Amino acid sequence: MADTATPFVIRRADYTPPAFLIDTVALEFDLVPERTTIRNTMRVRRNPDAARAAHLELMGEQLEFVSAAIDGAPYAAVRVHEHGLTVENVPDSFELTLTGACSPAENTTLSGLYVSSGNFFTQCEAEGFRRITWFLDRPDVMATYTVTLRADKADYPVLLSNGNLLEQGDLPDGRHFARWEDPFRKPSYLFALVAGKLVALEERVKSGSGKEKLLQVWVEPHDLDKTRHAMDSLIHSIRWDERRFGLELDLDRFMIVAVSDFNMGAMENKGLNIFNTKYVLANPETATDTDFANIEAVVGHEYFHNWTGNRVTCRDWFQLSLKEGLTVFRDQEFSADMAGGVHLGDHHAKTAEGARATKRIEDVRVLRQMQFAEDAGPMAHPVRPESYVEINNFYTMTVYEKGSEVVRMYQTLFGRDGFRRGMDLYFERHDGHAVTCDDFRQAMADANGRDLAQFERWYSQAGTPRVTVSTEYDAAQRRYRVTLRQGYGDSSAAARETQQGPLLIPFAIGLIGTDGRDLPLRLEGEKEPATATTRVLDFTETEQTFTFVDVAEKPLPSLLRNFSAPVIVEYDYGGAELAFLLAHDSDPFNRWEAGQRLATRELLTLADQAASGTPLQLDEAVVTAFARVLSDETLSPAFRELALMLPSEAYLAEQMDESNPAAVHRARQFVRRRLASALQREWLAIYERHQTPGAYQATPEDAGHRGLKNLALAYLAELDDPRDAVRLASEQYASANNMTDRSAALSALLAAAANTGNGEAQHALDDFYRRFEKEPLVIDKWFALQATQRGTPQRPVIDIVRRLMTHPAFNLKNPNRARSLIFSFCAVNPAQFHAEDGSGYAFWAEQVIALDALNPQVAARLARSLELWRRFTPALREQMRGALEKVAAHVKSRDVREIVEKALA
Ligand code: B3K
Ligand code: ZN
Repeated sequence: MADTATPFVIRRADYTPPAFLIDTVALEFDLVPERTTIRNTMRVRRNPDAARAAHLELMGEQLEFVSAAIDGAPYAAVRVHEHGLTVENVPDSFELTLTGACSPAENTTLSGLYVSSGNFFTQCEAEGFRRITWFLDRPDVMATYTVTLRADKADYPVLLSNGNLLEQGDLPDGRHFARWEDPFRKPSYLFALVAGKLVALEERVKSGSGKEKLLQVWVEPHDLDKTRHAMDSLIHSIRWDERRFGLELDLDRFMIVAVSDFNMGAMENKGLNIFNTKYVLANPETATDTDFANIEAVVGHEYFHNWTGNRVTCRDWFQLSLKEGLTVFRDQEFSADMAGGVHLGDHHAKTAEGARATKRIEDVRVLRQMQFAEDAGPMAHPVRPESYVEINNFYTMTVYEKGSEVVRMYQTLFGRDGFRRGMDLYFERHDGHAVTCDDFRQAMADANGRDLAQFERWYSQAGTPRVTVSTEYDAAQRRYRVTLRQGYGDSSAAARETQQGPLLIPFAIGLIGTDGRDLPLRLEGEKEPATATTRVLDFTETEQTFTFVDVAEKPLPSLLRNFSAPVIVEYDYGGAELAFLLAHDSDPFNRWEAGQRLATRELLTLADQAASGTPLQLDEAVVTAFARVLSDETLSPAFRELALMLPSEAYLAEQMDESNPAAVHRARQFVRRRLASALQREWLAIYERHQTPGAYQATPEDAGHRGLKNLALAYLAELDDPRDAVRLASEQYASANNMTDRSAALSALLAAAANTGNGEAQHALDDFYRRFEKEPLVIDKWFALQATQRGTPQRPVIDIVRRLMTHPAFNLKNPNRARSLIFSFCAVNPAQFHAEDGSGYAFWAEQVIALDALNPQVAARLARSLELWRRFTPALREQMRGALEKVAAHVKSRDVREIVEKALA
């Protein structure tokens, strides 16, 4: 199949077991950047559980064939083709040796074996192994691997692969070798090698059962001072998985390697995790609080994959959420526990609960902003997709984040202990195997004695469910009836096509009295009121009524507490009711949620006014409600920061009947300015009160203070007269001892400059560049801050971005750099990107086409920023269609074509 032909669709329903199995693999690499040769010796046998095939079909891409042998003798009946190779008429069991070559130095796709900063790295998930050697490159073929690496010793002093180091030594001509063995069977996507000039931070720890483990974080020599946090995160991850799930590290050695050219966040290769430098390197001068938290989360995520993904892996790529949804859930729980101080043995239950809630809010924010949007567009798919053209396009918010919500629902249904029983049974049954989402669900069902057949719909139905709530209070009978209805609204075609019936929705609810306290809950037919004031309703029908009895007064319902299911809740709250919930709900998530509903409603009204040219008018009750939260000292700073953060422009635009980014921007700016001026004194007080003097600490408490303080600074920068903000920000910029404060100050200066055109912003930008010229991750921030700034009619951001594209530090081949400038502009600055003149779309099309030739995976991600085009105002819509058509006419990769063709279909 030529790459320009109609893309080939792979379907879940077509799964068949492999005709052959591979038990052992011995790989020998002669590493040379221009031409690396790979000798691959496999023990192959016919699969007793599959239909008999005469020929062995192996996948291979971009490989040069050298030779083939069976049981040591040259074998001629081999046909090499564009997608692999056929070994004809093979025996039932044999040893196959294939020798081939590839060119890592020319590999800009960053899939397979490639060179970054002069060192060798691999990325095999999902289908990169076939770019290294011919193989049954599918996750249900599991083998044990022995790997020999040979390379020039001066250029590549460090040679790493999965598992344990067996031996190493010198070879003639200044070369050397290392031999590694991974004792665990694994699918090919978990293979990895690294070779180059690297150094490691090392630590030895004892695992739960007392075995000594060697932990290493490998980086380029100048980055060794930024590895401590990653190492600490790894140690915390190991401890946490032992404590929470009884899962121990199974290798003697665990390595993390950082690389600056990487398509995504990190990769869980067995024993040899390879990470984007962004998720490893941190010290106070270079990394923000968010970076510190992200590193902890990603280190945890990849480490947790060792059990959920590696020991038990996916039968096929449609099951991706089996490992990703589950592992995201695990990393979210890990971060929540860490924020709550669990690792310190801290038992301040209230603080811990608050910290967990903050983490939950952040996660739900991402889900609603990104996954709900995905579900409403042409890429909508179930958590377990039914088909794909390019699997790399399905590492999505749905598979990851909605997948995690689906896993979380088991825990909501069965409690932590029940969930743990399900996990234990899952490992007992499936350790060492490649399995399906159904197998996981069955383990949860069997361990908890509940039929979960209906729950499968969470895996097979696309779209975001809507739950419509109506309530009725009968004062005479003291009864409160809550009626829930579920459906999908008028959602996308994918959602309509996949509907099979109602979902099992764990719907958490509380009832609040007029004094702001939770009422006791007793459902009709129950003898005693429940002790807990939150009930998880088993909502399984299209429509269902739950009757609470002994309800002394008309309550206010607190719905879907802690976001107990990934759904949209529709209930007709009054403005005063939302303000009341914001002030009183005992569920911190719903307190935040009430504020978001209040703000969203107001902002959407204002956006409509802005769209129709009516003067904007803000409901002062909204200001009062937020003022109350801001000055409520019983609330943690982190919570207040989240509560005072308005919904994003992208999220708001998505809620409009016709997305109008300019109107949303005007409305949101209007509210920000109103909140800035109405609460000016409070913001200043907050700014002073939440300073964190002394040495920088990346603790959640300090981060919370900094976050709220910097939010205050950002609001002050919105004032018509931002002189205070400019003074404070300039001082903060100059005296900061950490990146959180320095970058927040710079961002405030940029915002104030958009209002008044002060020169401090440019001065600080230049200083920032000079100071951090040698820190690529910080220079990424420098690009991103400029790409996401507000811009003015005189100085549209597209002009700034185009100028930065020619900056000597810009490099399209480096994904982090491309993301920092291009993605930041196209995906994070909607008001500027969606400029009426179409200049943003023209830029987008150019960049997608340019990236497509270098790195299809990164190009396909960028391509997605126009997928919701049909939802926009007619004028924008037509220009977006034009840009999409242009891309469709020019791109070559399967990756980008799948995206743009689905968007245009
Ligand atoms: N499993 C990898 C993602 C691989 C993406 C391939 N396009 C990282 C992770 O989810 O942990
Ligand atoms: Zn993952």
